[in-house]
This record gives sequence, structure tokens and C-alpha cells, in this order.
Amino acid sequence: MNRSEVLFERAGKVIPGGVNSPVRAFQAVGGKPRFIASAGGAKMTDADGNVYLDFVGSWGPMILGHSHPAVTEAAVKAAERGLSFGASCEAEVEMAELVCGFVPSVELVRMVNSGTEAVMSALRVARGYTGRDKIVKFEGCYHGHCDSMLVKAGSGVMTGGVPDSAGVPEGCAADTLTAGYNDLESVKKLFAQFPGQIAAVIVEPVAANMGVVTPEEGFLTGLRRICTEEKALLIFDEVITGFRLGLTGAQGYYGVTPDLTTFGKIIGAGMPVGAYGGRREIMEMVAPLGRVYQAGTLSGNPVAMAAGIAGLHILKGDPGIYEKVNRMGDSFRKELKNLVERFQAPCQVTGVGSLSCLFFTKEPVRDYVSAKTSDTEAFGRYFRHMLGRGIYVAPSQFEALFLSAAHTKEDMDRTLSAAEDYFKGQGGSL
Ligand code: HOZ
Repeated sequence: MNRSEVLFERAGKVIPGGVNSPVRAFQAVGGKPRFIASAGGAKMTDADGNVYLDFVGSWGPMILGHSHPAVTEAAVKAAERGLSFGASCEAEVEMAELVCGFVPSVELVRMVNSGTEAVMSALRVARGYTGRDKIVKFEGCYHGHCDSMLVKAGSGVMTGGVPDSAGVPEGCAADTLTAGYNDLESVKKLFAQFPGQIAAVIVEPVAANMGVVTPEEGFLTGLRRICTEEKALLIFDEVITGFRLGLTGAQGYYGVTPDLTTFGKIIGAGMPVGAYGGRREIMEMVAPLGRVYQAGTLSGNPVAMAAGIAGLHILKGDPGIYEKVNRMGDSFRKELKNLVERFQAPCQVTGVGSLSCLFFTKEPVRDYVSAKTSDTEAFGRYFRHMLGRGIYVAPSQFEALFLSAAHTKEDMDRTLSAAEDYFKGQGGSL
């Protein structure tokens, strides 16, 4: 047994499934998970010394690549001053000023420790503000693992083939209504069915937890219009797209202004951070100003803030970073589409900016139902082939491929050539 296998076996004895987050277990793709010992730039090294070109990037935050020296230095220096105070510190103020400065729809922002927490809190604020209970989410969108959002969720829930989670009381999910992504009619129907009862519509503006599904023309603006008409709040879950599609996130990219926004790991440059924010009058509902309670001892943690601030300063100081990763994403998708066409592979290439996906289905993918037509066995074969070539893509069909500023043209050429060899070897059957 190699070291990763030994670690996985040890882990299985003391951690459920041997992992601290289900997708890491490789269950959907076969094979044993690699235990990562270190990472730098676009590469990760496992416990056995194998080096992988990484296209997961800790599920998004590593837009600058792993272990960026300025980010690491900021975190180390902050750690030397203290790991946690449980009291306010200057870095929290600077972080909030940066986020509010970049994202115009965010006038007040509250730091939390994960995307899940951000979503859970934003939903509470929306309910407190509107005095309504129901929330509309979209099939295949994933908003973390809070009870009410584990209904027709994406990510590991979708990968595991179970639409919902056990342990969620009926009452918790009863106020969650689901609509079809890219399907405005299904949203209108819900508002007609539950007049004056819907507090908010929450959406991943680019769905990146059922593979990557981009919003069709008019979808996001349509949601904005419906929410305004119905006096419901529009929440953009930008845990993945925030500070990835650009400094203004998907809302800037598509020109649609939500009422509330949730952010995740990217604002901590990989440290455990989340945040939610929005219009002043809505966010003024949050304690201690208002009656919506939300708290956290580790929220605004000084080390996480320092790392995040360093990352955001680099992104702000060099607009070329977004140009580079977005252009690289465009050309990667174009080349991958060429391969798919050349080999007449029953595959779809989707994505926007530095987020991409190769779906193993002949159906164009525009929502949960079409994403689910993917041949996950074929994806597993592709995954194992790529891993064997030292290329680490997400261990599930229903996740995104993330690019970072550390990826080079040579990295992309190597990846395309490994994909080409996969298609060649499959002789059209996949
Ligand atoms: N799709 C998840 C992140 N948005 C995968 C990561 C995880 O659950 O560990």
C-alpha cells in the first residue's frame, strides 16, 4: 500500500468514510483518494510524492495559485500576532471596506466562517426582513449543507444520487420551493402558487455545483424583475463566482444587482471564510442593529482576514489576472470543443471565465435534468485516465474545473493532450 492508501485506511477508522467532505472520497469515480502533502502554484504533491496539475484549486479560492508568497506571508505574520481574539480587529474593517468597495450591491457585510454559514444567515435575514417564510432555490444549485438547502441540491448530494439528505426534518424543508434553473416560468408558477409568502429567490448566478451551467440570456434579469415585482429578495450565492469572474463577481459580469450576496472561501484566499452582505436597510436587520440574530466566535478571524486581504489586494492591483484566467478558460473550452467534435464524442463543454466543465452527455446541458443525463461511469474512466497522467480534475461529474493565474499555456496543452489521448483510446464509445 502506498502512503495515501495507508492514510485512507487509518482515516476510515476515525472519520466517517475517511474524509471530512464527501466528494473527497472518490466514491463517484473509483480509485482511492490522494492525501495531499503540499501545494504550490498550479501543482499539488501527494503523500507519496506524486505531483499533480491541479484543476480543483480547493474548490475555487486558489485563483492566484497555491501558496502565493504574499498571501502566505500575510497569514504567517498575522498568526504571529495572535490566532484568534474573539474581539474586533482592524483587519475585519479593512476586509469589509474592500468587499463593499468592489461590489456595489453590498453596502454592509458580515463575516462568517464558510459559505454554508453565509447562506444560512442570508436566508434568515431575508425572512426577517420580508416577514415571509418560503425560499425558492433551483434544482442542482448547491448552497452548502444547511438543512433547508439540502433539497434537490447539487455537488456531493447530486453525485451520491440522493436528491435530499436524511436527517432534515420535514418542517425544515417544507418552506423550500424548487424551480428549474434557466426556467423563469417555473419561478413565476411558484409565486402564483404562494402569493405574498416567498421571502427570497436564491441562485448561483453561474451554477457550478452540477458541473457548470451558465445562465441563459434573460434568466438572471428575469429573476431580478420577478423578485422586484413580488417584493421578494434576490440572493446571489457567489461563493464560487465572487472574485472569480472578476472583482464584481457574477453580478458585475452579467450586470444584475441582487439584494443580498453570499461569498465563500475565495475572500479568505483559501482560509475558512464566508461572508454575506447587501443593501444597508436589509443588513441593518442583523444583530446588534436589528432583530435577526447571527454570531460567531471565529468570525473575522485575524489570520483568515490577513490572508484574504492580501489576496484581494493582489487581484485589485493587477486586472491582468482576470484577463489572463478568463482568456485561458475561453481558449481551453474552444480547444476541448474541437476535440469533442473531432472524435464525435457524446460530450458537452460548458463554462464561463475560469470555470469549465466537460459533461459526458450528448444532450445540451442547461439545467439539472439535462446535467443528470451524463454518463457518470464514462466520467469516472476519464477522471482515472487524467489522474494517471498527473492531472487532478474534480472527482465528480457534477463539479467545476477551476483555473488559476498559476496555470500556464504548457499546463493547458498538456491537459488537452491527455484529454485527446483519452478520446483516442475510447474509439467513440467513451
Ligand atoms: N461543490 C463543493 C464546493 N462548492 C465541493 C466541495 C466539498 O463539498 O467539499
